[in-house]
Amino acid sequence: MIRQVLFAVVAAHCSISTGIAARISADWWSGQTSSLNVIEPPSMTGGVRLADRMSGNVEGTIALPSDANWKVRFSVQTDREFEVVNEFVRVFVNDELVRQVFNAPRGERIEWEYAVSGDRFDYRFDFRSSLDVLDAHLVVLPAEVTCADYMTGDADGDCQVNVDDFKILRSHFGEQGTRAQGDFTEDGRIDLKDFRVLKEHLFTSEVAVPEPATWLLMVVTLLTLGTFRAASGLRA
Ligand SMILES: [Ca+2]
Ligand SMILES: [Ca+2]
Repeated sequence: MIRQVLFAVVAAHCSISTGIAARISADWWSGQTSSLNVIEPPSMTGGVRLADRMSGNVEGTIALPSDANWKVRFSVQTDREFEVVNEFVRVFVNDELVRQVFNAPRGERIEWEYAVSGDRFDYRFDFRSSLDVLDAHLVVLPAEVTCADYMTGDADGDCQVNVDDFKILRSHFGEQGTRAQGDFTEDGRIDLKDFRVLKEHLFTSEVAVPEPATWLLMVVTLLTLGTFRAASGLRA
C-alpha cells in the first residue's frame, strides 16, 4: 500500500515535470569570445567551420558546473563528400595543441576524448585551407562533456549529485534501466533501493539550490520512502 502511495506521488509530479537535465554540451559557437572567418554551419547548431576563406579561427571558454575532472569528447566531420583533401583544423585546449585533423573525402567522423580539470576550459580552433572557393569544410561539432570520476548517484554525469539526478530517477521509476536512468544499485531496475542510494549521496558535491516545488517534492518523496522503509523493515 505504501509503495503504491509513493509511486502515486512520484507519478503525479512526473506529469508536471519540466524536463530532464542532459549531459553537458560544449557549444563552441555560443561559447566563443572571438572569431575570424568562422561560421556556425546551418543545421549543425553549436558547431563551427571555416567560411569560404583560406584561414580562420575561433576561441572561447566552456563553463562547467563544478570544479572536477572531466572528459571532453570531440567530434570533427567534413560537411559533404569531395575528392581533394584541402583543409585541416588544429584543436587547442587551454593553449595546448591536442589534435590536428584533415578533412577526408569519405567524410567520416573523427572522435576522441581529452581530459580537463577545473570548472572551465578554454578552446581555440585554427582552420587552414588550400582553396578559398566553396568546397567541403571541416566542422568541429559540439563536444559532449562528462564527469571523469564516477560519483554514486550522478545519473547525468555532471559531477554533482543533486535534484537533476533525482528527476531522472523519478522519471524512470519502476522501469528497467542503467545508471544513466537512475539505477545506482546496478541491478538493472530503478526502484526504492535507488532512491535510498541517492538520498545517501545527495549534495555530497557542490550544492545547487533546487526550485522550491521540486525541493518540496523531494522532501515528500524521501519522507514517504522513510515511512515505507520503516514499515517494510528495509535498512539504510
Ligand atoms: Ca548529476
Ligand atoms: Ca537499481
